[in-house]
Amino acid sequence: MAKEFNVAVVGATGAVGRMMIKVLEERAFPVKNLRLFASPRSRGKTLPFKGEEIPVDVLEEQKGFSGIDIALFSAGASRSLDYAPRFAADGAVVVDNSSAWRMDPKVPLIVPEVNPHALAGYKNKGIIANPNCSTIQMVVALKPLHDYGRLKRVVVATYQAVSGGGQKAVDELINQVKAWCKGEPLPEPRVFAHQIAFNCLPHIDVFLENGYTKEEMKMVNETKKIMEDPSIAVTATTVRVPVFYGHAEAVNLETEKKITVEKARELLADFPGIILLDNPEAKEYPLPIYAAGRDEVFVGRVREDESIPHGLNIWVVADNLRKGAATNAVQIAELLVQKFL
Ligand code: 3JN
Repeated sequence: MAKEFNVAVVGATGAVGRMMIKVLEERAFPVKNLRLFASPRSRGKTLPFKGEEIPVDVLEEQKGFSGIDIALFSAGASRSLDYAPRFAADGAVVVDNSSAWRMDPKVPLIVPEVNPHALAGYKNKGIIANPNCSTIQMVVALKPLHDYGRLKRVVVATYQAVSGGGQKAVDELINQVKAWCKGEPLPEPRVFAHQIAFNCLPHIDVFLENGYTKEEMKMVNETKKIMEDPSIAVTATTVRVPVFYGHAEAVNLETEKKITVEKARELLADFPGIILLDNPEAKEYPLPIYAAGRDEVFVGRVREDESIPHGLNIWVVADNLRKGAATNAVQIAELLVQKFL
């Protein structure tokens, strides 16, 4: 019989944790036993997996974590910093969805379609980092273009769904839209800094000293690490938009070697994990409503940047909770199992 693994999901009750459980089931990951952990707020809860209700254990009340082979973490950066090394010390390989370990030179930052060879680095600390959602979908689209024409510079603006901020953020948009439809005053924003309904907020995560947000600098730094090329110039503007699921990105890129639109379309269409959807005359291009519920990265609006000799513009859309988080983490676990465990 094929080998099976004891798997844990840490931060199981959050939007990404729940999606991790769903994706493990959908992709028939070889799970022997599934353990779920969350904070004391989730005490007594259960979550469904393969027709069973699995109890959620309180993370902070555990004495140890032995007997776990793979732990998928979606518990926030501070709990990852604290608990990922403890799971690793007890023998698990941790796949962590937070920013806690992404820029640690001893921790591989993996997108399976892009840099699978870097996975072996998990042996350093027993930890593998899952990139930020906006980074993941962008590097999937950039990789085939980089391999062919070598990227010099990337300028990206994002249009990010509220689900990136968790279920409370989704509820905040719903409640503002409901109030607006009833002609009532909108409830005060709690998750976002301003009203998100019928608005766009150029502010995701906190502001840093250089005037960028942390979300923007995650895209800059993580892209260089994953592409293994610090010389690629990257700049980002990240924007929250009133969409529930699916981040979109307008990506402008400059390459050393010219890539024609035809060649770019061919490279993108042939790359694993990408669906090229680029028929403007038929009004076909990627949309968040198409990408939601899907595991692929959708690319379209491929066109030359006519303002420079070797430039392209592309439009990239993916489900932020799936390829941007849970699916990428499970794909990392699949690769780990295939190659190492
Ligand atoms: O807002 C989004 O669309 C993505 C949010 C990601 C996020 C939110 C809070 C903390 C992260 C992340 O994955 O980078 C973190 C974090 O781990 O720092």
